[in-house]
Amino acid sequence: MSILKNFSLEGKIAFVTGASYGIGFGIAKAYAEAGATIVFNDINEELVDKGIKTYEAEGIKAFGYVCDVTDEEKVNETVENIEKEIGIIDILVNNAGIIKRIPMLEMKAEDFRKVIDVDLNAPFIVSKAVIPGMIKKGHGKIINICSMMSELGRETVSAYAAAKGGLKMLTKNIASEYGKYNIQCNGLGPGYIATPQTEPLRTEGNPFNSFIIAKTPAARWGTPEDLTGPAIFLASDASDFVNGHVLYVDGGILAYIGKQPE
Ligand code: NAP
Ligand code: GCO
Repeated sequence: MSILKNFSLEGKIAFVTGASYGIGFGIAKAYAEAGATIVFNDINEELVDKGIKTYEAEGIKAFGYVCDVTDEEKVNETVENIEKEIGIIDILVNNAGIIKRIPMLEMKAEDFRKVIDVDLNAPFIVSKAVIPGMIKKGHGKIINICSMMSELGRETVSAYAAAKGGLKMLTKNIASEYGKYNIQCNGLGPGYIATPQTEPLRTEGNPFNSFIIAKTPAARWGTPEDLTGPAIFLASDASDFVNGHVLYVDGGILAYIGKQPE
């Protein structure tokens, strides 16, 4: 029993960005089950209220804040309010993210910047706001949601791959700079997961759908629930000497060279 206590999140405050639905919601729900108080954000009041109701339907009292993670001033104000109203954050999950699937030669620099802004600059901005509280508290866990595109490229996702590759290195750098304060910063790298973000890829008859299933040794798309055990591990005392690591939860994609031709 005592070893299982290392995996408990009892008494911890977890801030999961962009967690009204999808992977963020799945992780936050599991954190609540493991004992944590859940804080999340979304970009407007209506979406936050909707998110709160979704948590309520699962029997979870979550605290929602209106905040665009790319707006540094708003992020600083939100983290200050969370610390005042709920307490110092123990666990930060930089989950909010977007993708734009556009061939590089057709992509406007403005679109490229937008993806970098949400997927890379925002984890920097939010971590920067949260780390001082963690230093004061004497511990902290930061989990950056990376991707297969932290390691691999493919057609149309140049901005996303650049951002997620950068996020892997931001993870290692935060670990390097703040490990001495008992802060662990790790990445969680999902494979291809069934969420609204990947919905356009999973439509009936879309060859990308069967391509992903063939490329995944587990032979299926992942679900947000597949990520919850690893996400709890990285947020809990059980991972206190794991720092700067990216834990890929991909059904084996990165291990696999691909199916040999028939
Ligand atoms: P999703 O279903 O599209 O959800 C993304 C969330 O991010 C939404 O709640 C969205 O809020 C929020 N968000 C976007 N921009 C924001 C901003 N500027 N400020 C605040 N919140 C913002 O995506 P997902 O599939 O759950 O992905 C979650 C994370 O995992 C992302 O970082 C994604 O890149 C990563 N990931 C996904 C997969 C996959 O296969 N699905 C695999 C690897 C990594 P709104 O309500 O405003 O839309
Ligand atoms: C794509 C996908 C992704 C995944 C994910 C893989 O178009 O290739 O949307 O990049 O969502 O990040 O790990």
